[in-house]
Amino acid sequence: MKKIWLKIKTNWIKIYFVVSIILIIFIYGVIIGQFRVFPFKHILQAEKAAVDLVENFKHYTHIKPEKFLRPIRYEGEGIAINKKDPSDTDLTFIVSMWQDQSGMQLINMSGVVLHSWQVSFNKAFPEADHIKEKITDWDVEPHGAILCSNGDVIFNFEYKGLVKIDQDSNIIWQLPLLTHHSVYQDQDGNLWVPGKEVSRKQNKKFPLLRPPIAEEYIYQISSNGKLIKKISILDIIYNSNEQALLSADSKDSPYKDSIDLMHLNDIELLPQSIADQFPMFETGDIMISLRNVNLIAIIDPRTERIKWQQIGPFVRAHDPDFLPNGQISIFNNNRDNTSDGSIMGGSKIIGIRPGTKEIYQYFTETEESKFFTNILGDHQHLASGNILIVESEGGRIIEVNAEGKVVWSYINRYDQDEVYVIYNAYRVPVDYVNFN
Ligand SMILES: [Ca+2]
Repeated sequence: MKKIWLKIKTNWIKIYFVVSIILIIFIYGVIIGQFRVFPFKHILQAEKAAVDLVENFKHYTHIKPEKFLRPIRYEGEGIAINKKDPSDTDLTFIVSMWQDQSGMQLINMSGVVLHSWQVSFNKAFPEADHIKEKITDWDVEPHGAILCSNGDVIFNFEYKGLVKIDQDSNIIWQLPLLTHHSVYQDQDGNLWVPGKEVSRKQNKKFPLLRPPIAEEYIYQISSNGKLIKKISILDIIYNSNEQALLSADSKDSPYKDSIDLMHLNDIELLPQSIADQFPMFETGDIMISLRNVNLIAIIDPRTERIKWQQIGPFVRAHDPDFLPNGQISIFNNNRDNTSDGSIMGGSKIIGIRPGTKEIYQYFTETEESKFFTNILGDHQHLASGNILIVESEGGRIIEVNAEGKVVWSYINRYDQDEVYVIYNAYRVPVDYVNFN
């Protein structure tokens, strides 16, 4: 005891110093947590990254593509239901993952794979200077794709770039911009794709937004992959005097998080062929979907202003389409963050007539035609009146008739417990593609 006391006496300055440092660290820790000062954000990010690493350990070690998988909800594998008339020979173009490789498939009604494409981010962007981090092919998914009549495919690597590949999956061109979600081709062959650009500087035009600011854009891109024009979503909002939208999704301070303000997730132009059905709009008007504020809007490309808009009755929607009957059809996710949509009743396909704002339910929902996906989702109204629905997180595509009967379904199964997420799917006529 005496010895210890002697040691303390002779080293009291050192001990005092160490205790003071510990106390300062402790107090600063309390301040970081309480007032969220530096390095609170970094600690939070590190914690998130650590949780992600633990939860998706197999994904990061390339044992199993966990981030592309969801628990299985439905019986069957491949074509699970086929009550189609054999006269319907249309093909289904699907964007998903097979054998742990992202890509596309073209299948017939019986599920026979007639053609497939494999996509690799690192093959398309070997340098990848446009993104900061080094990523593997399992860190990015293809989202939004169109199939050309010669077998070429144009698609996004989500928030990582637009790519055109040929029928043998060779790269034709790539555009190193942060494109995402959807690809729409207009009558002249130009592409319309959502884009994002992150700025670390304060933007004088938008003083209320704190950097980093992710500006969202409508990109017009030529058929050979060159950016022609971009329209800023923020400009559209300010031009239309709709700044209220910027705080519509906030939890507390409206301008704290400027990184995913609106979440632009679809762009489509009103084609001339059906423009007569939309007397309020003109050929070439641009329809956009802003998921985070539950908004579908029609933009006049000349004034870059909103000419029509509607918020709800859809929640976190995707894929609005102009229909030949003068309605806008919407994939209403009805997101409720459950695994089965049990709180909000599941996802719906609804229609809106812009003039009257009347809402339509497109098919009588039955137990078998219920579907749900919190995120993603895609749909197509078929000439028969049936609807093709992509239940992305269910790993399932269904074709539903007006009575709510599922006449065809496809399940992209991984194993007995899980399915691959399906990003997009649509039908094309059997003679649409001419492969060499
Ligand atoms: Ca659409």
